[in-house]
Amino acid sequence: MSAPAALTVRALRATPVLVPMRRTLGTSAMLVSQAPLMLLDLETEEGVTGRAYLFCYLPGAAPALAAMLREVERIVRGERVAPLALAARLAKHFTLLGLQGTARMAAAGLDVAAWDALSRTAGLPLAALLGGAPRPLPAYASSGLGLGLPPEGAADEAEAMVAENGFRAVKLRLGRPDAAADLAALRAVRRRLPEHVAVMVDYNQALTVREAVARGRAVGAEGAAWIEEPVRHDDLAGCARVAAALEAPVQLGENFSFPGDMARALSAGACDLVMPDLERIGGVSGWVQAAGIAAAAGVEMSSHLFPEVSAQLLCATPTAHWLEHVDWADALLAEPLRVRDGLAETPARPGNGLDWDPDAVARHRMDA
Ligand code: SMN
Ligand code: MG
Repeated sequence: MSAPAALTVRALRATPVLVPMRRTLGTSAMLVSQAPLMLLDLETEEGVTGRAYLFCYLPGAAPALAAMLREVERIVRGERVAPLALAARLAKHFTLLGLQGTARMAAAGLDVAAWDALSRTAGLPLAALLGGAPRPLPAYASSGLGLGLPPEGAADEAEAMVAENGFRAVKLRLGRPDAAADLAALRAVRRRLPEHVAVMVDYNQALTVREAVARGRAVGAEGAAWIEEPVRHDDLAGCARVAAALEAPVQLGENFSFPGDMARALSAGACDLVMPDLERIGGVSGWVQAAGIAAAAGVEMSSHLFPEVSAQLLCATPTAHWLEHVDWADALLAEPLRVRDGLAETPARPGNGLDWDPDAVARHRMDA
């Protein structure tokens, strides 16, 4: 049977799930021990289904996101699966409400699922549909290494992750009230890992500009490979002061809202590196535009969460840097993304890499 020339949206099904994490994630903002995910199935009249998932951050946010996804479904039902046209339709629909929060997440989820449906129809991996080729990507371990751990506990966890998958980089969460305790954790992890394994640090916006300069210099001297979100993400002038004062690169991106935010951060000199998040940058369509901005500026681009789809996208990103690897969706996937020798094995099968394991989904359903 030949592939259909066009696809039409029939339905957008949303399934909320709560997946226990193998390793809890203590950040300076909150402790995350279960991953609240929203699985999306975009059904088309032609029989092709596109898939995506969203990270809800809080289980309590899932019902609001599900309601927003029903609104998105109402608006796009019967429309052609053309991601840019769908994005324009939703941007108009949400103009007065504001394309933020759950509306922004829902629109991104639709976009990711739409691109998946197109990739499957074309018989290509998403990376190839975007002009790239699937390849093994350097990935860093980010599933744990939270604030709750004592220094040697963090070192144990880092060592175990490196031993399991050969990761050549890990990310440690920092931002304790006590700077010395942060430093002790970093030193313990650094001491335990071989020199070729990089250690990034992430403050999740915990510091003032003055603290960030002092603490950033100290962790830089201990070999931190990048310093992520040291201060409030929307204080671009403050971020720029921190970036100018530090030798180690400042990393921003998980809070960029659409590619425009990345462009503004780079113009302000707010960061040295970027790492957009699939559900905040505007899905695959937003990512591709952001990748163009990063390439034009000569800035290395990594990913935030969503390793399966992000791996496909980094394979089509001219300045691709690191894939953030978290294993939270593994339990739900028919074929989880594998990491061997520190490299994520971007699959070459058609689509974006997401196929559910129906029994596992049923077991983890939030409303079951
Ligand atoms: C993060 C991700 C997901 C939940 C909490 C914190 C973190 C990261 O900022 O960069 O991985
Ligand atoms: Mg972060």
